[in-house]
Amino acid sequence: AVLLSGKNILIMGVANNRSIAWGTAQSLAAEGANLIFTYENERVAERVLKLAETIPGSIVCPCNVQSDEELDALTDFLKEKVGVLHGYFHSVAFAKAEDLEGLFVDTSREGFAVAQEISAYSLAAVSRRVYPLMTEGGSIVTMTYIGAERAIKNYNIMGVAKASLEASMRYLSNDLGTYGIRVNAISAGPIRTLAAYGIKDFNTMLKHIEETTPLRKTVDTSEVGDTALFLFSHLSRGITGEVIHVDAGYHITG
Ligand code: 0WD
Repeated sequence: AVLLSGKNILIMGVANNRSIAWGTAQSLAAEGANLIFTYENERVAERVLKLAETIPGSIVCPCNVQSDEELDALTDFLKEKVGVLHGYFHSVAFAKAEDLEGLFVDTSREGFAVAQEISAYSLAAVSRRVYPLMTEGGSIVTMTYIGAERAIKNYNIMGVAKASLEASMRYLSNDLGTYGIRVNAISAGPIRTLAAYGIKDFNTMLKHIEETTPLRKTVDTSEVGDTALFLFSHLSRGITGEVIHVDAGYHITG
């Protein structure tokens, strides 16, 4: 049997082929899911459309999570194209570069707000629109990082946004459980993606992890993708409100 055959899953956050959302798309497509991709803006449109072409049957819709109009347009698109949704993968985050170095104490009002809006509020903003489409039950999965739990050098405002994201995940799981919808987060170890370029001293961090994690390695997007596959499948039907660390064990030693 194929784990996700006949399941319609929305994937938000593909920027290029290194994106965690793209690795996850591979895992989900291999198990028969029908995928709906969104892309942020024209800057990434062509890349995302090209990538989507490699997964037969997948469809694509623009959506900047900062725009209520675009969120509503995405909802209409989903209603028209698939009707029923079974999964939503949230893999979107943003903070200003100047807020990802130096001291957290220097975070500006505007930098704080934009990081919260794009990285945390977007999970609720999309969930409130798509849960009515999850009429056969569903699974929502978001991406977080250990910087939500601990003060990690340079991660600063993004750590605060991830803490907010994780709390949002728990409140959403409590809200939506009555509809048979589960909401969970994957806390990934650092992976070299576009988003990671914004974080100072990233290479030093990767090297430290290779030397000190229980598995003595960093993780890749396929490992995150396979955990997302589990969370979207019936195999995880008893799990909601959880943060699963896919970090080669870093969180117990770090
Ligand atoms: O080490 C890592 N790479 C980790 C990433 C470790 C643990 C967690 N994560 C998280 C990130 O914080 C994020 O939530 O995983 C998620 C995916 O990140 P990624 O795959 O590492 O990064 P990337 O390929 O850049 O995808 C994130 C995308 C954006 O890319 P860019 O770099 O162009 O900002 O989020 C999207 C965008 O495509 N995005 C938006 N989408 C819609 N509306 C918006 C927006 N306003 N802003 C950013």
